[in-house]
Amino acid sequence: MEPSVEEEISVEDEAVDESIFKDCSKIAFYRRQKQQLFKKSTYQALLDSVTIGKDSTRFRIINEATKVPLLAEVFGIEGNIFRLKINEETPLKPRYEVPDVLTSKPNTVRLISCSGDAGSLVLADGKGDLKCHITANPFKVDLVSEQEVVISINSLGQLYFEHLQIPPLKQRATREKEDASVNTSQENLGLWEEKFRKFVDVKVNGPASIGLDFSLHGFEHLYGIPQHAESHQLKNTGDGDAYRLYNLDVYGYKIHNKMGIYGSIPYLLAHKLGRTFGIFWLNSSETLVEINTEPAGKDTVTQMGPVAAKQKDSSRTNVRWMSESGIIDVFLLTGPTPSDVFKQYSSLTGTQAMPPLFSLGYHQCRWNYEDEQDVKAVDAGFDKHDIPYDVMWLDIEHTEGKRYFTWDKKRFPNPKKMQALLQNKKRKLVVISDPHIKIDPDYSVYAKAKEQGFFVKNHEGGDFEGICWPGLSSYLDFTNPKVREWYSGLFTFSVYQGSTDILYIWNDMNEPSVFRGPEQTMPKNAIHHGNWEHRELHNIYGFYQQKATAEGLIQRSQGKERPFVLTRSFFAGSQNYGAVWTGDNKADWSYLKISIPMLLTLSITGISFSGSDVGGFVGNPSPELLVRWYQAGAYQPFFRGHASINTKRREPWLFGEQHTRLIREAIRQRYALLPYWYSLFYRAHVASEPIMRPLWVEFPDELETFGVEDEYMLGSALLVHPVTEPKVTLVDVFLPGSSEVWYDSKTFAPWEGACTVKIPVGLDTTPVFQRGGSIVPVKTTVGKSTGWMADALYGLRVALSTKGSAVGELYLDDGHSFQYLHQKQFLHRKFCFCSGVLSNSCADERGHYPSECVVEQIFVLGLKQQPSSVTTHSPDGKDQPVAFTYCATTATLSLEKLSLNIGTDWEVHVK
Ligand code: NBV
Repeated sequence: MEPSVEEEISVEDEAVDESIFKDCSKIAFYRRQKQQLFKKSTYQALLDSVTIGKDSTRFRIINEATKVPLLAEVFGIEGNIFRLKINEETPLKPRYEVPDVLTSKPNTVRLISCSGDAGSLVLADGKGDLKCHITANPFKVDLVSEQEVVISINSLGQLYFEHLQIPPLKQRATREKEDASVNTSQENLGLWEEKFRKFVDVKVNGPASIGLDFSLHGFEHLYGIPQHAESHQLKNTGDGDAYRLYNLDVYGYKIHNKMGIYGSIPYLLAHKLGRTFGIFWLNSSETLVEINTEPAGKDTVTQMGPVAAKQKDSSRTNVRWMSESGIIDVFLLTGPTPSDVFKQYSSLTGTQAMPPLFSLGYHQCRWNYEDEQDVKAVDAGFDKHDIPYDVMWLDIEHTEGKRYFTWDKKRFPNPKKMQALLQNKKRKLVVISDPHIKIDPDYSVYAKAKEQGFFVKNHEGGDFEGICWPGLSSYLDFTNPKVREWYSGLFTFSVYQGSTDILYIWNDMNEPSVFRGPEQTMPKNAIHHGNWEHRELHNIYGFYQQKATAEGLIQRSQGKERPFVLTRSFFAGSQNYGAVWTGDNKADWSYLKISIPMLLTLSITGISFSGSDVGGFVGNPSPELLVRWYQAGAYQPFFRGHASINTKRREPWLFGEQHTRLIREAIRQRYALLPYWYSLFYRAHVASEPIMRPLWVEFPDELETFGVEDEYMLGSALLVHPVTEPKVTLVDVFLPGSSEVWYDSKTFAPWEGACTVKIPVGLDTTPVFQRGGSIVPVKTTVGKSTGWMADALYGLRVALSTKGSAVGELYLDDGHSFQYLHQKQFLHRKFCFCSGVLSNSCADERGHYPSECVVEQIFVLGLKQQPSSVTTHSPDGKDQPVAFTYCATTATLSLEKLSLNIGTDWEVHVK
């Protein structure tokens, strides 16, 4: 008997059944590329075929043995980006090129062929110092900056391109007669067919994989290519090992593992002293990445045509990308600084969407809140225990038999009333909407999608059917723009019965997860819009669902309101559509610890709005672990408590008064910092600055920071070192920067930079340090939710640098609409402390927003001497003395009961 859907994933079971998933040895295109099966010989660029066009320079590459011509195209793109595309010159049929990820057609710059002998071609963009040297035989590309090779492409000769072929019908027929259990060498290569467990992947297009190597000269530190439950710094991959990018639903995934989990961003960053570099491999099929650092050897001089370039730093890291299909389309982001690389990447794929303010508050989730009474009681619990929270979440059980867009009539008979209750408390609701649609002709979503042919098809042409929560289901083909448009329309209030404007959306299971499917996902030969096989676009399926959902939420408000959509699966560019979380983690200290590198990796690859389930999804956290997780989560961008269906209830007040107090305090710290968070999101949105930053990003010239992943910067002002181990009383905190001073945000005690300090921690302490030279805006009182805090008073934490100065900023707007964009309804203020004067001035003259809010409290940390007077100065010339207190032991000046409007210019003079 087949197991029931509920039994399908045993939620009791904490261990991953690894045998469901492939390791590299089970991936045929990996085996073929490792054997260089189709390689036969080297590739040669035919430089007499070069054509230099307005947008790109093209030339032919030929495999000496097969003589199949490839077409290479080199583009210079504005902002110091190079793009290299390699495709078959005349493929049997078009190969898949990933659409919809680049936010617009990149602006090209004309490349000039500056020199080169018969065996080489040198292209320069005319402006920068970067040159692209193409060597003909064997084919190789070097990017050179100031006579130094930064990166070489195909210098290891791993360019690999399986050209499309006519199926060898005869051979196949013979092969099919053979005993299926015999593992012939043909089967082993998985050319036209690939077996895994009981699954057979029949490949109508045959082998189509591609690969290429990149050598990063002088680089030993690489980061990126999420999503893996791994360290922030990428590790060398050994034999038979690679980072896998293949979106999979891995319940309770193993940590320190390179297997693919829910999302994929085929983009990595390399960093060394003096340069950061990015490689963005735009391909949505299954992808493997090998990393191999070769230690320093001798300096070598490379002769490239007329130019001799030195590979000065002689250590290097080789990166080999391999994808199952598609074309080679790679962007080289040449930096040179980390922030240049962030800007270059977002100029291609977009920046983090500006979130509604409520979504930066605390989210309360559980699989499941049982019914309306349960929701009401939990909501009241927060008020009773004086804990702020913004959003209540409903998981799959809120629906009628897992039919999304419906409500279980028994449990949720009056969803609008329930939402009105939350709305009265200035709170929101998030409900789940998965991509699988129950096969039920009486379910209108199913019936309409069926009628219009909106489901993914199986390879025989019928609708693909797979098992998921609702039982037998079909899967919406979100790659089809018409399907997305229709799906977006389902969020209209009149269509989505029982929904109101406080309801937002959570997309889960969108890898897509298919129970009993190969590796618990969709067979690769399922067919999508445009007749593309699922294998071509597997990694981008979830991206499209979130896109359609976000657009639906915008549309239902006639374009007025910002959406909030959380997605489990993602791809490059998902930052445009909302937030991401790290899926089904476990209530275990090791998962709390790894949440930091996992989020840092997402953050530097464009996804700033991310978080991990607080408490751990699988299993029951001890009260101590739960408290520590709340403390860590309060300093991570997406802050949601969540728990699986079979876990014990864990609302913050269920663990005794002491733990309730500690959790309350952690959440309140989050709310106090909201002005800073919101300003950071604005910077991420407009200036591509990641919110959670690995230390190397803020201190790119300090080697000691390159491998740090147990602490990070929040913006440029706060260093956070969450406690991730049990029973800890002392924590070693590394404070970078030899000329820096850091202030303990709790005691205000100053610490010198460039040393590791031992910080005593009680269960009530989260080590957070403010960097000297920064000003952090805070709220001095915390309300029931962000909505209650719009008018709450501000405070400024001014932390003086060793030179006695500091700067900071504040962004504010209505927190929910697009008026900041269309009507410039916002305030962007700049704070500066210099020579004893703290000033508040306008940072962006374009913005206007009426705000009655005032700064009532200012702390100046690191003020060496007690002032004799403090006065405020406003533009209308009114000067007023201010009462102050000064603490000599901590060198802190405190100004209280001020009333300085946040949106007007003023100064505070400290003499
Ligand atoms: O919808 C139920 C869960 C959800 O709570 C969780 O957050 C997701 O990651 N969902 C997975 C499906 C079931 C997992 C066993």
